[in-house]
Amino acid sequence: MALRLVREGRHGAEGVFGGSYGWSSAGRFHHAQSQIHRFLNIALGGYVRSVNSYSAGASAVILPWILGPFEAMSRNNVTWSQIEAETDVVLAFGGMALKNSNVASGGVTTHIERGAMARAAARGCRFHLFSPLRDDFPPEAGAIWHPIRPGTDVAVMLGLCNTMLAEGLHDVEFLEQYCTGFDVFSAYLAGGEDGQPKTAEWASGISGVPAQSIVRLAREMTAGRSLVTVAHALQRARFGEQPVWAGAALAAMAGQIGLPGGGYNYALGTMGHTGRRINAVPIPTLLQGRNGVSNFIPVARISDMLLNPGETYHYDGREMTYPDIRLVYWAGGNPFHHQDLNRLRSALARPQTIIVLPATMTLEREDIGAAGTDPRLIAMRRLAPAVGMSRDDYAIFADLSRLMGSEDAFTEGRDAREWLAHLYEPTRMALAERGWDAPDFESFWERGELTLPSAPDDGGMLRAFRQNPQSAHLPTPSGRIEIFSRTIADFGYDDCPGHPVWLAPDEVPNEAAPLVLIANQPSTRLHSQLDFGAYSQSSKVRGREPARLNPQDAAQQGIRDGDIVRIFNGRGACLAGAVLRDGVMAGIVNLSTGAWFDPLDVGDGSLGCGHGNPNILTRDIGTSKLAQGCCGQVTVVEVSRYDGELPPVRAYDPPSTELATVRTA
Ligand SMILES: Nc1nc2c(c(=O)[nH]1)N[C@H]1C(S)=C(S)[C@@H](COP(=O)(O)OP(=O)(O)OC[C@H]3O[C@@H](n4cnc5c(=O)[nH]c(N)nc54)[C@H](O)[C@@H]3O)O[C@H]1N2
Ligand SMILES: Nc1nc2c(c(=O)[nH]1)N[C@H]1C(S)=C(S)[C@@H](COP(=O)(O)OP(=O)(O)OC[C@H]3O[C@@H](n4cnc5c(=O)[nH]c(N)nc54)[C@H](O)[C@@H]3O)O[C@H]1N2
Ligand SMILES: [Mo]
Repeated sequence: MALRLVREGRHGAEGVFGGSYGWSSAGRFHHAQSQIHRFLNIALGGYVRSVNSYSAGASAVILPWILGPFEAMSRNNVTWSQIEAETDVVLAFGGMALKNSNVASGGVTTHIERGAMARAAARGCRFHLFSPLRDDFPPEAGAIWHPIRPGTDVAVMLGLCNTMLAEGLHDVEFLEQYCTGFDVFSAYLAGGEDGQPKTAEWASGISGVPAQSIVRLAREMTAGRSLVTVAHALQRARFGEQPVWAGAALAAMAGQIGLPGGGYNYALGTMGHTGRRINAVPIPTLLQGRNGVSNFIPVARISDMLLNPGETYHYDGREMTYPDIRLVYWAGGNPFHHQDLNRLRSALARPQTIIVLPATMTLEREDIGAAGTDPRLIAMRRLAPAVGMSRDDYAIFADLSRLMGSEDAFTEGRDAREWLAHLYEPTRMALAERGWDAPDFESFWERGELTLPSAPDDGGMLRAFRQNPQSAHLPTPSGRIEIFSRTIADFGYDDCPGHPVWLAPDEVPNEAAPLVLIANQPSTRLHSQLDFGAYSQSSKVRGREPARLNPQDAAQQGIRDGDIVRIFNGRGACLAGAVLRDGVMAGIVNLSTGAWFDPLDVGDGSLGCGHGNPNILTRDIGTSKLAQGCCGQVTVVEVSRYDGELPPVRAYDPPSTELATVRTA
């Protein structure tokens, strides 16, 4: 009804936000994002969409200007087998935690990272971990831990670059042949722009990493095969474009981009998609149809959009206008993963209608599991019946399509099983064309899985560029690696100028909020999924999300292991359970994302969370005018012991299933 009113009303599809974001479903058919987009395109002719991701909001926008597309730089680049065989030194900014690489959208059927790190280390490869948390590498890597203040990696990278320049260690030939703009960057390193040479001592003062370590590392990384990686985490923060760009500039100066096991692989080790070979055949994919609405938002600007219809903002060289959203259709994501939940609450009060329906999950239906970087196609069988009133997203959208008069176009006359067979067909045909085992759908379904061939481990776009800089030039404006970008400089953004720069954080620990909160990905679940399950629950402290603290910081506040703590700042407050660890750098509190939001009235009209969702504390601001990515990774907070009465955690209580009377016209 609401959908029909919107379609026929003044605002039309331009007033519908269908850009709901989220990681639901490993299966490729019941993938909620594909289903909702397909439905809105067919039934309404389109919707206001969201672009990019919470994962890689800044890097997805800057990488194409300076190197190449995000996918090519993160996924089809250096592999774990190359690291095992070739790499002498890995500089991992933000680490390569196994908790992260255990996960991949669409699924991962073999975990290869631990073994590869162990074998590389046994051969003599040295892993250097730059992180506030020691467990961002598994013990098998034997990593050398360089505790670093969050948000200061760019200073260390510039210190490394400056040392190379001062000691003549940089690869002049590589910089001349494959890069553009090194002259501008080297002047900046030497202090030409701001009078401050970016020396190792300077970097040390900012980051807390000793100057000798920086100097030693600059020599080490130019003496053998070296690889620079930058975790997503670093760019999920203000000025997050800078570590992505400075990491690339650092690797360019070492001159090894495009060599086996060397150079720059953005985000290697932060998901199970990286460091692997790409499949040689396409995986099943549901087509989403054509979106007739041109307006969109960078995904993390949802509150800004709802609060500021008609206002303009900058994005990637364009001036954009926020649409006037009347209806939000949300499917397949957890909105409480957005930053600053008090602000989100005001924003969600703006639209006239918000649609969220109870949907089944992966285990309650049949699907095909597949990822472009995993060599197994999986027949996902139904393991349990649907619970309560929940239905498959496909069934929901098929029924809505009938009411909207577009059922045939949406279903194409197929039931769910027939869709699986239909989506399987392009994969089968591609296999058959190459002479590979290509069973028909029924045989595949019976067997339960199918092996897909992988493309060669060829280093992708960067290797090809190194071998043939003219014919295989990069898809950047100059065709080369852009250490200075004329395009970005001409955008004129103060928060993302034309080459990598150190921009001092605009939110720093202070008297009211002396600690830095690291709100990273959880080790016991995928975001918020299965938070009620035994594994996630086993990590909770008296039912609250664990907050890891350094014992020194805890002692100052009289906090003991197992105490309940209150974590707060000017935006909100939450309860959590203290876990004391010396692998957490002093000055840091680590509260991962994904504890189900448990609203708690904190008396002043604002909400708190009794369970430990860090987004009650995080900042809802874009990374820069360039990418407008999400800044959920870090903020500043205070922590105190909580001795008050403990409210029950009610986040898992099922909602009331009483149906409001629905009148259909
Ligand atoms: N503070 C902070 N915030 C962050 C981050 C951070 O590091 N710090 N990380 C960000 C990142 S990188 C990401 S990717 C996001 C993750 O944010 P989300 O992807 O939104 O998080 P999930 O918990 O995976 O949410 C998936 C939701 O889909 C529902 N679901 C599962 N299967 C189905 C289905 O078949 N149909 C439907 N309709 N629903 C289904 C689940 O119940 C769950 O609510 O969080 C971001 N937020
Ligand atoms: N188990 C599990 N694995 C996951 C996910 C999950 O929810 N659970 N989510 C998946 C998704 S959607 C994504 S996008 C990826 C995310 O990949 P990332 O964003 O890279 O993962 P995080 O765990 O948020 O952060 C990695 C580490 O970076 C460190 N770090 C934070 N800030 C800084 C900094 O300023 N400097 C330095 N040097 N280090 C810093 C933190 O110690 C943190 O543990 O993970 C994927 N893997
Ligand atoms: Mo993500």
